[in-house]
Amino acid sequence: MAQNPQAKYRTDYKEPSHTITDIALTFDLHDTATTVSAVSQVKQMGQTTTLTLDGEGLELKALQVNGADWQDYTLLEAGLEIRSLPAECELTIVTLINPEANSALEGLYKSGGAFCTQCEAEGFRRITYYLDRPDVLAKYTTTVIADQAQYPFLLSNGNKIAEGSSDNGRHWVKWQDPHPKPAYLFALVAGDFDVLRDQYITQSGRHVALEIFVDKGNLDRANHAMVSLINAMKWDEERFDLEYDLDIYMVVAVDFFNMGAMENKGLNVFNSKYVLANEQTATDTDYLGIEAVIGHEYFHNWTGNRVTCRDWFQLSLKEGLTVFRDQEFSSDLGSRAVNRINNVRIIRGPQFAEDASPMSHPIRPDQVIEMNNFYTLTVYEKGSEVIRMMHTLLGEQGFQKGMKLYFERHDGTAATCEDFVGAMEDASGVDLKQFRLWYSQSGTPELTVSSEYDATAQTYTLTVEQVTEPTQDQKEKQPLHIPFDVELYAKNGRVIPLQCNGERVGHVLDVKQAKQTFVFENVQEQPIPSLLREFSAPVKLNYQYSDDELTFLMVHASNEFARWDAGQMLLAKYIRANVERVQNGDNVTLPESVVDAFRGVLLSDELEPAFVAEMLSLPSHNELSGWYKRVDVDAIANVLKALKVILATEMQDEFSATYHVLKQDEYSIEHAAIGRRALRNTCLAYLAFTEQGNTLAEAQYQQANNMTDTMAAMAAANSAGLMCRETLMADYSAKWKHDGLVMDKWFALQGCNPADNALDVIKATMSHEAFSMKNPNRIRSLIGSFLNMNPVRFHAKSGEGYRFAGEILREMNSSNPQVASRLIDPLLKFRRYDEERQALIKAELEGLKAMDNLARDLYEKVTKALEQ
Ligand code: B3K
Ligand code: ZN
Repeated sequence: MAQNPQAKYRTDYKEPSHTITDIALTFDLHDTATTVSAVSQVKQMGQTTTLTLDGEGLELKALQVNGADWQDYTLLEAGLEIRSLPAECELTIVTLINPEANSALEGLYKSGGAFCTQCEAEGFRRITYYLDRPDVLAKYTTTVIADQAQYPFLLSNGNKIAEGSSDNGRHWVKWQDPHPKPAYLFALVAGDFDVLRDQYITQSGRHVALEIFVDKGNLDRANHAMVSLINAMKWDEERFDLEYDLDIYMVVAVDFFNMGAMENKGLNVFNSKYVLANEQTATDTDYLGIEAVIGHEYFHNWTGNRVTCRDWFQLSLKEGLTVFRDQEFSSDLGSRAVNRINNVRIIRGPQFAEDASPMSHPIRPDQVIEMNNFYTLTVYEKGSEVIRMMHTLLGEQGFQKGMKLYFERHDGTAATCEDFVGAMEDASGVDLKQFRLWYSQSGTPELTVSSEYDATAQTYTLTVEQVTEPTQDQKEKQPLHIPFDVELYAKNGRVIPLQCNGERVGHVLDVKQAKQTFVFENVQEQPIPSLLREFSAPVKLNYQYSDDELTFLMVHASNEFARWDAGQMLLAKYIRANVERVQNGDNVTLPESVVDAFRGVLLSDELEPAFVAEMLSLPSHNELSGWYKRVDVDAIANVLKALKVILATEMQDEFSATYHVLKQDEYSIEHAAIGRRALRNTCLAYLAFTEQGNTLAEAQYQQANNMTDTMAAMAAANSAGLMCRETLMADYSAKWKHDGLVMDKWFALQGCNPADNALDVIKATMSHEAFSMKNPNRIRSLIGSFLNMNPVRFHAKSGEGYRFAGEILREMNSSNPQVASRLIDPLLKFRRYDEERQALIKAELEGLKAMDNLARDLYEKVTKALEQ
């Protein structure tokens, strides 16, 4: 590498020297040699007459200013410097690119037979030389020219304004987007598709054409995406009073895509995983994922596109807010409790792990080498929690007033996180001064709470201490403003009203100091506290609950989330204790009273099945690992498995009865039906560890009339290592080997196969006809699940898992660094394992570091991990 990649700093932001008001693009599409002509209207903003454009991997064919060739320029390593420009001019740039050779899937590339683009964050510079930064907003006119037979559909942003054909078999379409936008929202697609069409009439009566483009033959898998889109458009009008602003909304599903989907103005490009579903090919989780991602990209039209980010450090401005919006959408349409539980699992598991890793960063990062590395759980999921805390502090009405003011002030511009908080504050009058620290401080705050009841004074005192441990990026931490939602219960289950200083107070306490005391008056008996209700802040909570208090809360807490959380805390106590027992060579045990508490949940006829399924799910290995400074992979895995066996054995009759009662003959994707399947399949997952397991799994696989049940049977067989596993896997592969997307579920099971020979099988699977190292979905399914979801085999003492990861990463460093950089995450946490494992992982990281063509994506992570 010529020079080590350099970091950019948030505080170095400078306004652009020039802006581009309009751009006319013409793409002459050919697989290996596409000509892009870009005619931009350039306006000088600052003092300099030199314009420096970004560009990567481009061949410059022509450069003109106001129609005449221009010589006063220099090609840079990653750009083009043009000097002595007039204050206003028309700049014409012609570049040549090779979409077929683009395996990084950024810029213009081929996915199967189609051309498509991905420009966020900095992919547009792989198409033409440009001011590739989000605060330069231009109006786009795009002409796409291609072979008519091969590419009958030519799409770009905005509205179609003209089309035609020439006699050499090529045709063209011209698109115009009336909304000025940054380059990262540009999109182009050319291909042959089946199209699902519908329309939406907005609340003000405008007609919007809706079009979903899928590969030929997949039309029967597009319906759920369309229903989700219509639901999203309606929900955004009802809950946020936001209406769509173009005449057409297009979604294109492609098979080769680095992430989930992309919100390009009027032309979303989607990973086919988040579009295609029917009951034979997709699980309930896939259906819910489609609803969430379709919603997410649609909601970006306002939070992201109409108001975009001033610079990439502000990414959470659009992502945190849009995740919050998609979570609310899913919660309003489905079960709020189940959605909250799943979101909290992500924060407590992988997001807390990210905070504790060498990649720790605040939701608004301060320094970045490769922007693609910052599309993280911290920016997205913790970012959404930060928005949610503001929602908690302001209430729905205050929050909506804030949103309104935010759009009044910033519509059509590129804004900052500070602009958002400012609007929330000004609209509501709530002081968010200290709250702003959530944007700049990284790490996970830890709340330690103690309580004291004074029977004579009838007071109950909660003392709350907050500490945020130093993180790799930031040593000094300050106390945060933490909305701390609490409720107190009397023994009979009654909620005790909260009263401080003679006045009724709300249940959300403002924790602002390092140590703070809250005295509640008029408390007539020793209460049971429900703390951090709804997970009102993304923090760790320590409170010495007794088993009795937790089992009480599991039944009596007034909200479902708090009941689930009490169950998780009860499990946590016994998991911790058992990990110690296993480390001391003792057996795993679980008191009868704890088993009974969960039996009570299973037998309850008041609780929704979907919620019961969540109550009965143990925390993941990843979440448990986060509890320890030094992770004992095998002890944790042993305890989790033993607890499953104990619960399965002790509750076998109840699991079995519930399993049979919940059988549904007809398939439906109604939420209630999804919930019943979820609980039934949770029962199966436990029963797999009993002597009925093999028979049940095999029978369910044979009888299943939908993919959820098929996969549940296979997953149960896989995780319990049942005899039928091989037969089921072989049958599935024979049936679906022609369909990569459906095979991904099978690849993922191979990836997290707990059997001793899992890695050999995975290596052999890489030659499966449906597998390809070029397709990110395949890589994530097989290899990603091995690295992330198969702790025991991946962390095998022999080091074979690490060596395998190293090989894959070295290969992908050149082909697709962005996907490689996602895969490497588990290796970055090497210091949490024992010395032998540390040395083995470190050797792989050192090997990567020594590569002379190490991509900046991996460079950033590897150097951070090694420098700790
Ligand atoms: N905004 C895109 C993510 C782009 C990722 C670039 N590496 C999808 C989304 O968050 O909606
Ligand atoms: Zn997003």
